[in-house]
Amino acid sequence: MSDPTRALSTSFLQKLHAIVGDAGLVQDEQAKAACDVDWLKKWQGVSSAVVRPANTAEVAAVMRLCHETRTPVVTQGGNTGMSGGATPDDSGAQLILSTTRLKQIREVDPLNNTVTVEAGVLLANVQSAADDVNRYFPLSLGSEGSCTIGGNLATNAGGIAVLRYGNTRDLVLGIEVVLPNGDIWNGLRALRKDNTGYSLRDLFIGSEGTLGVVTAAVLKLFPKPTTRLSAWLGCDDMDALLEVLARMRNDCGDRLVAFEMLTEDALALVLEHVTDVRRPLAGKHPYHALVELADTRDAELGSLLESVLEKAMEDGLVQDAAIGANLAQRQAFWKVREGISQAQVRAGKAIKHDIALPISSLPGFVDRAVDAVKQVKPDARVINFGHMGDGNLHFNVLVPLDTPDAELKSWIHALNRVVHDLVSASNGSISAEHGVGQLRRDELRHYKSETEFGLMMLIKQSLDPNQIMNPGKLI
Ligand code: FAD
Ligand code: 2HG
Ligand code: ZN
Repeated sequence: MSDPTRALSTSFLQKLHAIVGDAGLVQDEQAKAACDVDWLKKWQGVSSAVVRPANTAEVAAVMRLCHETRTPVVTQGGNTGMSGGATPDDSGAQLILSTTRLKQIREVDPLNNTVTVEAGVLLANVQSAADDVNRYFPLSLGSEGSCTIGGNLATNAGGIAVLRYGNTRDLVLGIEVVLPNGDIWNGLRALRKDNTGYSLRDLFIGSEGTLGVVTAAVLKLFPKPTTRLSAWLGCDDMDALLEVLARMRNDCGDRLVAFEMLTEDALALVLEHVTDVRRPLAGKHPYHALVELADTRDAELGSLLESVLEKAMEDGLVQDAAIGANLAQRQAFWKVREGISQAQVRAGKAIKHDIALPISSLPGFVDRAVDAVKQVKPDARVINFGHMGDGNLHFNVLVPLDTPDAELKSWIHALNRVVHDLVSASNGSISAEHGVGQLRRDELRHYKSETEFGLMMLIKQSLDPNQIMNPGKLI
């Protein structure tokens, strides 16, 4: 609970106020409440205050003050993270630094195919800014209307188009960061080639607010696809899906943008808990895939997709398929896919496993992992879905909402361990795209080698020797 002895002093608050003014300081309990809890309502913290600097210079001044006073800082963007990284602890001592007022689009350069944006710009607004100049920014997540580009960089977010365009890291050319002592590093280089030493940019991408505050970034833009097609496939098993994926990659090349998988259980959950969705195919299938093709020319995407699917059906790999040719049909498919997170929140308590494996290992892993989960919790409901095209599954386990926390505690550790041991045995990752935050902090230590973890500690200690950046997260 909040410890008043650790609350911010009046003089600190006065100094903070002098930097950011009335609009930049939130102390009112009600206004602060939304920032003290995460999107999943899984982590509840108590911050000392929320500070909302309006520009990089204000962020730097705030950080200088926090450095001098050793005040712990939790940077928060859209607060949509899934690992509790943006939620303060419950000491009442941590200051939330919200980036929501850093929302300038500083420059759009269509000839260099770049856009320079501040950290608090919503992902959807970056996409629109690109669209306005007939370009495309491909990062795409279910939370794109609420998450910020700073949060995307800090978590190295993945999403649905990684298969074609890569993770956030692959979409960033330069960044601007305020360091824990308040210094500003301006690394806003809009270059595709730059071999002038260590890639500091990459150190901050994925660092989840533990090394500094990202204040701006130069992002890559791409040619805008003019034609898009989606298809919903029903299959009997993961092996069949894997073969379809391999064929589509070969036959469609870079036109294959997304290959998302969901099980019948995941689909049923959405149909039960989300409004205005309907079953995309007439019948039930153990496995479903939502695939998307796109091209910058009005190429014959339709005939390409039809021929791949016809052959896959002839060969018994796909049992049924529907092509979403117009926008409404495509949106209906994606609404089902993007509804899974919300459906889980409504249906129960989800124990999430955001994992990555070599794509070829996925079917074997799923069989073993389902068995292992049932050994620990025979009545558990496995909600398995994810970005199969890049090897990232959300292998979640759902239990009823009224499951007491004490009961959960008695087996959750064993459950995570069996799943993550199997991931580790395939040389996989226990956090593919959501980051480590507070959710996976202990497990990170367990699964990283001493050498790798030691290197990470060295970096943390040299950049943040006073441990004020997001303490209790990641490392
Ligand atoms: P926050 O939640 O505010 O913060 C996340 C972390 O980044 C915290 O550790 C925070 O301290 C740090 N941080 C935030 N801003 C900065 C900054 N400027 N400088 C330094 N550190 C910072 N994620 C995926 O990868 N793929 C998905 O497909 C996906 N789908 C989602 C769907 C839904 C419905 C929801 C709710 C979430 C989804 N997410 C997904 C998770 C989430 O949206 C991403 O992790 C996103 O990148 C977080 O951005 P944010 O602005 O909300 O960050
Ligand atoms: C997605 O792919 C997100 O929809 C959220 O990464 C996953 O809810 C989840 O576990
Ligand atoms: Zn995901």
